[in-house]
Amino acid sequence: MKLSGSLSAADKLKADYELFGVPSDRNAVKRGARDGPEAIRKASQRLETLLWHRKHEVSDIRYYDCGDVNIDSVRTLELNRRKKIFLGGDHSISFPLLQYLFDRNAVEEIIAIDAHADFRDTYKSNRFSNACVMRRIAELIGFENVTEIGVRSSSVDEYEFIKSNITIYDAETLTEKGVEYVLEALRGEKEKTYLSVDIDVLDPSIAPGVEHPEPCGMSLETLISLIHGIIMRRDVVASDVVELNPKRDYRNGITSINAARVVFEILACYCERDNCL
Ligand SMILES: [Mn+2]
Repeated sequence: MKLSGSLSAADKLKADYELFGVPSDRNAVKRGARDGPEAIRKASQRLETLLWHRKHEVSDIRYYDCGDVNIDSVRTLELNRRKKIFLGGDHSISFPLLQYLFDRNAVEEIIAIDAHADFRDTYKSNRFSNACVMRRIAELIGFENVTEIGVRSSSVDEYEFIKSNITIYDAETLTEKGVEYVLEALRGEKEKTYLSVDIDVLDPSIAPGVEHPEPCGMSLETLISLIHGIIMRRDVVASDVVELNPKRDYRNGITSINAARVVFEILACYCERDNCL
């Protein structure tokens, strides 16, 4: 199954954008996120492809769902002009993906929208745990190139470490000052951005199907506004949507539906930015 609206294999060379599933949960504590890509594809079939608020028909965008890539084979991906979206998978997939793009000068910074800091040095004896992913990325690309938005959970050690080392607009700042404040503050000279969306940044009432639900999360409207503002202001060349765990979702699959909607929004924002139609 492909994401709804994907070009057919015969037309894939016409694509402006590419999607890949990365079905891995080996660096999570609870299994299930490996089924995330397939759940997002299935949920996409349940959504209208007309994004009502933008009057934008997603299936008019030329994108191709390339299927799944093994987490150990990301280096075999072809680097081309096409902006990419990766469907997780637990959050640890962001590190090898970013490493691959960074080593080829394809990415300069990361903006992560996440409930969690993910800045532990090690977690349950695993330095590549999903709880450590942003630290590994920061060590690779430089702490000054890391921005986290929507954070509302970390250990004391993580908090002390990140508050002086990376740029953070936490959940409280967002609530008090609003999306526009954060987007204006983001303005800068950075080019070639990787945008990582951990679906657990949403409130657990609308995204229960995650490994670590955190109370007092953001609305889907706020997340969509952030994604739109970031893609309009930065040159986002790759994005991921991670941490959907269908095993922990409600039976009506609301977390999968919201994750699929986020993927549609990223595609629509890429297209609006590039004037692709
Ligand atoms: Mn998270």
